[in-house]
Amino acid sequence: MFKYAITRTPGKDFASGITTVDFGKPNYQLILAQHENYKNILKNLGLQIINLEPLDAFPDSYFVEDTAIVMPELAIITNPGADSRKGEVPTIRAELSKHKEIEEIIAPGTVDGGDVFFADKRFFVGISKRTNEEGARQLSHIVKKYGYTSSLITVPSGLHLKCFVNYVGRGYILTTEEFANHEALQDYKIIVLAKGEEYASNTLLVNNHLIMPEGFPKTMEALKVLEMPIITINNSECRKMDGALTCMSLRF
Ligand code: CIR
Repeated sequence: MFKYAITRTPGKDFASGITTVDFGKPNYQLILAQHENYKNILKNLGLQIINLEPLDAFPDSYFVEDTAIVMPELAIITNPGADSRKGEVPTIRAELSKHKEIEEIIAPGTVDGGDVFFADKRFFVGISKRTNEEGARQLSHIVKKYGYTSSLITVPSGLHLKCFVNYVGRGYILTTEEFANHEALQDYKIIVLAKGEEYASNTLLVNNHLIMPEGFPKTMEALKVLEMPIITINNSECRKMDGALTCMSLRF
């Protein structure tokens, strides 16, 4: 069970972060309200929220997930793949050091937390625009010391692995058709997202509850097989900035 979530309030400059999508102009008051709701949902699931102040000049810094991978045994500080995001790391390192032993991914290795998830003792690492093979190699080496295996999954387009593939608990992976037959996933039960609902792949498992973005009825129906309560959330503004639900917290 998770006890804590690190989050960060979006800064006034959040709309100048990196994005590849065009869903319209992001609204600051609205993202603040949606971020507040996100934190409240986590709080209601029993997590203590450690909310950090906005980080000036780092408009993507509320996507805290990309800066670290937090495991029961330790936290691995990443070296984010986008240059404009590397400066987000020191404040996250300072916070996580209060809770966990720390290891680090170092250059030339790059890793974004959005490319990484683990289920029990297995890690899955996306090789993407942000996470390179050297970063994945360092990560695999670190987690192996704690008894974890790692599988690499190439992400040919899009941002991160977790835009397409996520572990949703009880042996189930939620993924797009593109990854459904990937050999690394074949020990799992696979739920394939319906066409047009790919964004719902980024569904967040927290303390036996599933938190999913609003507006994906087929996915919601399919997830009922897990017999877990499902909470939906409107995260329209973070989506405009290429973000999704897992990105906005580090849970441990
Ligand atoms: C970026 O491009 O880095 C941010 N605008 C979005 C990061 C989303 N993070 C995530 O999926 N873990």
